[in-house]
Amino acid sequence: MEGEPVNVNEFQELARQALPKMHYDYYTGGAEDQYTLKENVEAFRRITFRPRMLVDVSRIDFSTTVLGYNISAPIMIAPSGLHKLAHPEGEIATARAAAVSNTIMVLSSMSSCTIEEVASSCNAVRFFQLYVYKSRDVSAQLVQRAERNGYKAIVLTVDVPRLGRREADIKSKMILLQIKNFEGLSSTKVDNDDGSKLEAFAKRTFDDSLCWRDIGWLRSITKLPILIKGVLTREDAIKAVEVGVAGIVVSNHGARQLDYTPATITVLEEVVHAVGGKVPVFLDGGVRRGTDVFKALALGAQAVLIGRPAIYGLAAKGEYGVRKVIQMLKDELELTMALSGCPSVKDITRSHVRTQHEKFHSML
Ligand code: HOC
Repeated sequence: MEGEPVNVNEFQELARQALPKMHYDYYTGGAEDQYTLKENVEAFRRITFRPRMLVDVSRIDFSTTVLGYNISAPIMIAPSGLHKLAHPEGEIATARAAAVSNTIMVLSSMSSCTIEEVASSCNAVRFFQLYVYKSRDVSAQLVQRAERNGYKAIVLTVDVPRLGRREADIKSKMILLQIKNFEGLSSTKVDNDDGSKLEAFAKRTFDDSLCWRDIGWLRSITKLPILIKGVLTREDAIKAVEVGVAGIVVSNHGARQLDYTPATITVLEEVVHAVGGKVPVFLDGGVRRGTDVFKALALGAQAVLIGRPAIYGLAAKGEYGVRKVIQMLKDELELTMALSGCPSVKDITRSHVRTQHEKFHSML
């Protein structure tokens, strides 16, 4: 590629060139046939625009708020594991980029820098992503460390009772390096010599008996608001509101868990309608363009989270790369808003997009 990358896909190509194959495959891979992996991106392409003309778009404001925190754009950084496999500075570089970009980073509990290191490295608003482990004590200690270190919300991932079957990781015998938050708490050593070590670790460690009543337990051990990540149906959205979550992330875990789940953008409206405005709804999965961000907002998301795009930026150019990726998406979003006749995020409505099977009549 000649010159600077001009979009997220070009950053992906730079990441591919920069990383060892095992690490690139870990980040980019999906589960089994990778149907959902492709769909997450393709489904955005099937949504087209209904732009309005002759609107004053001389000033575009895409800032927004998430749980009361003002951020520069409705684009946050999704939790993803092991950033040091992408760049030696790991999550510290990602967090600094989030701070400079004035957005929120969700730190994965599977991070390669600790909760404390990330907290002391920058003043970004940070949320902490949690898996619940067989040892409730380990889970509680992580939550308390996040709370003590100024993280502002817990993002509970609910779609990993077991790890999805990621065939690239099985083939490469993906190694389990760098999970730092567990030091002194629990061993990350796994004995199997076959297949993905991540899978073996998850099987041994993650609590696959976790269920709705356990949200009560989580609420009892923290004052932080709890977002639930991994909801794909109206049934689970309603339950999530009933158990008192502060927000829902529509997510299929970057297509890394159950293959043949629908693309997140195709179920966003179902979840938004079920929730009925009681809590904010966010989306991750497949966001590669500012146009995708606009489409998610039009279908009811308050903001999106980017996972792989941030990793591509990090792998290619460290903190600068993550900042560039966020800036590119912001620039594309700004242009989309201008060309659609939406000077602020509040002006983006359902009637600004057309989904594939929508008939003209249903828009009236
Ligand atoms: C060690 C267990 O969310 C991913 C991450 C981490 C999953 C747990 C790995 O790879 O999808």
